[in-house]
Amino acid sequence: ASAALVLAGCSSDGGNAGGSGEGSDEGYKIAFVQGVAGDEFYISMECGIKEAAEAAGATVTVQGPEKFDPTLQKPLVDSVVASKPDALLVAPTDVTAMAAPIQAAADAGIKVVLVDTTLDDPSMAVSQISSDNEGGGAAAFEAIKEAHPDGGKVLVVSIDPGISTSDARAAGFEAAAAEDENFEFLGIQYSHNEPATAAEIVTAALQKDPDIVGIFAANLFAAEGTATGVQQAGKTGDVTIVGFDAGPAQVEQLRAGVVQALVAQEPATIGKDGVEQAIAALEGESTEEKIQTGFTIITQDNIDGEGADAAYRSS
Ligand code: T6T
Repeated sequence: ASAALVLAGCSSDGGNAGGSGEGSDEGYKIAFVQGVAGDEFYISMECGIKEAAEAAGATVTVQGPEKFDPTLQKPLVDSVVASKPDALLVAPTDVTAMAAPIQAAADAGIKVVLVDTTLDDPSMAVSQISSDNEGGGAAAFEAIKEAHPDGGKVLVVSIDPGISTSDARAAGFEAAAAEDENFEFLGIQYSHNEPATAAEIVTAALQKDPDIVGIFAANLFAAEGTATGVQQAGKTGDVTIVGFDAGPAQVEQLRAGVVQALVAQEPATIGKDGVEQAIAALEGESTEEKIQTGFTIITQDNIDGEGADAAYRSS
């Protein structure tokens, strides 16, 4: 049954909403530009987008850069703008570098909805939808504190600076850690969304500070590499790992006791809300400037319980 619990994979195939919609005058054309292709988080979001689009008679195209990198995402946004969709749902890979291409979309009359990540100045967007990333970071610290009530050294492994989501998660974690003097915050290190780099960071950090008690991995790929690094150091279970996101591998690692807690987002809901906001804007209806979606902390204690189940199902 665990197959039903994971992030990726649509519960239904979302109809043929992924089709090009070419030649059809009916229904809105929605373009979704992911933060990175092949990421289970964005695949789940795509499911939510396609389901909502199908319900509204809209068609969806989906593209994502090979890496979580604005220099690769910008040309995709440029080509989407040239294809003149009615709406663009986009997860900007950088808070400033993606501003100009997304502004160009809005200037071309395309309704822009920022999904997951946002920009420093999101004023061109009709709506922004994201998790409570700061709250998720604070909750990650609480999970480490629960396992190590006497405190100790804690580290954050993130993606790159300038990403709204992971920056907010790290900030939420750091602020919560600062409130407990028994914890020493060792800082944030950046893995560039490469699990191998995250593993190297963790290996080096554990060599320098073998008494680290907890590591917060601020997204799926950071968590994957962090788990590898801790395993290779032979410190599984001694170092508490809390990872953002709950992909299939993360769920397995939680069950295996390699990772102690996951912050599960609701990507399908973010996608569904994104489509609804885009369509409201296209219909001339009012939109919500900012929508915050929930998260669930999943541990071995609740992984098979209702809360976790609901979180997975909505993913
Ligand atoms: O954690 C998600 C997403 O929220 C973040 O903005 C980037 O990384 C993920 O896509 C997971 O890989």
